[in-house]
Amino acid sequence: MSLKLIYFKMRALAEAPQMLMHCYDIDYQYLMSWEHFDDVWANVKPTITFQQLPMLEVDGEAQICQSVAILQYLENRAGIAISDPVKAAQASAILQSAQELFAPLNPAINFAIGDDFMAKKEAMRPSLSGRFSDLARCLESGRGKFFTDDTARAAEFATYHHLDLSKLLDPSLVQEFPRLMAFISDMESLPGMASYLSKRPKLIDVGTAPKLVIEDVAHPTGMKKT
Ligand SMILES: N[C@@H](CCC(=O)N[C@@H](CS)C(=O)NCC(=O)O)C(=O)O
Repeated sequence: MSLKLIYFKMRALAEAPQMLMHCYDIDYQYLMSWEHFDDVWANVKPTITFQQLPMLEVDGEAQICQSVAILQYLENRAGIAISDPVKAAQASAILQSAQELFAPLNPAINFAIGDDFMAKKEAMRPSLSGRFSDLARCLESGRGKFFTDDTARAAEFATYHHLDLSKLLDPSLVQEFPRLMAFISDMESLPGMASYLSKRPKLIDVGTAPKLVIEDVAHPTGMKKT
């Protein structure tokens, strides 16, 4: 079985799937849209089921779009899906609520610059704090390290990604939530996580001229080949 994860030059919706695959030893290939399709995004977009990426291609045939669906498929592949229907639905609610942090946080970190970045940063503070508080409460109400128990699944990887990204906006945002700080530390202790975090492309010059450093070359973030 082969897995290809197709996305762009940005640190956003392909992070949680990659963390999950690293932590559960699932082999995959990461490809930029232009590498996989050998064409510019404007031509590729109308051919994709929901006209957006990421997309996971399974065995060169099936294509799975939508980051939540990709994560849930990978949970099954990793053998960590929750069998109890109520607990599974509750974990799915947490996953979807974590993914709602995507916008405006991820686009701002990856693309916004100058005054626009500063304005977006200030505007999103209350909504980020509100959702961080909800997620902290979910963790506090459980008995394990993570939302459902002591196993990191889709909801945990998605939550970790957005919390981690928020540090590039303002590290003090998440520091206001001790339960989230403990969660971050537990996630970073998972086997496979430290090596993924140290090897992934660095995101630099956030807020001024964001770039991803891929194989020692700094590329402007975006949907174009550079
Ligand atoms: N709900 C989708 C959102 C996907 C999405 O917003 N993808 C953006 C990149 S992060 C995209 O494909 N942008 C290009 C476009 O819309 O043309 C998911 O969770 O996968």
